[in-house]
Amino acid sequence: GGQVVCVGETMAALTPDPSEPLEGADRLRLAVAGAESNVAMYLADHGIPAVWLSAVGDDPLGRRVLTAVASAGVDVSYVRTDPHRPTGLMVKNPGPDGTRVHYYRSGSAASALGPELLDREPVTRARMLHFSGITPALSTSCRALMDRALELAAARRPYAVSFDVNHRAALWPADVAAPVLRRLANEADIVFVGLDEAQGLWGSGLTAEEVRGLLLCPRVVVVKDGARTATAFTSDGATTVPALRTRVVEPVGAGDAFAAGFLTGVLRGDTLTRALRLGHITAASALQVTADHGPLPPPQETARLLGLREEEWR
Ligand code: KDG
Repeated sequence: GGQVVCVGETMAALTPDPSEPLEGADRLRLAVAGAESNVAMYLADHGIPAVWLSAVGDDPLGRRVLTAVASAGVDVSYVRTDPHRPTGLMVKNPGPDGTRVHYYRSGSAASALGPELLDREPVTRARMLHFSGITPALSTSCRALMDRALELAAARRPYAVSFDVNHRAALWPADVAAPVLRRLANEADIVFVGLDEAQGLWGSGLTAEEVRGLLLCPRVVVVKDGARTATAFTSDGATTVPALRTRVVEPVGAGDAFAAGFLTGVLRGDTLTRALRLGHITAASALQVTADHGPLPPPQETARLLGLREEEWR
């Protein structure tokens, strides 16, 4: 099978609209938020068969989540509906020092997922699995699920494991998350991490090369330096591609989009430069919308950008 299976929780998300602190807000916008389902949606946009594997509650928000992910062309047929646990919820609180996230997800349907999920369809037929560092923070069973995934990755079969470090400070503080995320990242095949994120977790002065040095096992480590560059490290060395200059409406979802673009390139057998470019092109789609998932540029525009000479890129 050629499909990518993205595993993780997706929640209903509430955001004050207009943007203001929750304490005084009257109106909330309802959307759907989940790092791994975002990746699945962008993969589907790129024509890569994508499956989202998770659980939702038997409730209206769960059905809303399922509809939103399915409408992007992602296979949601393996998502479980848990009759006993609710769909998780995330509420954003915009404030003077930026937006803080509040989670109402402990005991959610997805937090009850566990390692047995990996021993059956669609995982057994997958070409690649994609996870993020959000999942090990959700529950003991979710942590066991991640451990099992990486154990299978260490056996190097039947699929490649992609892992986006995605440290969420509202779920667990850096000192608790750091050793867990480092070990999981080191056992994956393809790793995505932000440079600032890596510095917050593993050492404030780290360079991209030093992050690679901490994670020697993965075949590919992609270190993203904010709006500036992304560098892919492999056994052949480092490949750096600057980000596209783009209008930024709202950054949430851009990391997920980047991962989907890069993985699309890898799955198509593109060069690392093209894969990184496709990451940046896809990230720009997320940066230009308030939602996590925005439309890709027309295919001919993507082809034009991919074909630019190095000095023309950007
Ligand atoms: O990745 C962007 C958001 O959708 C994501 O942060 C929401 O999955 C989410 C989480 O757990 O915070």
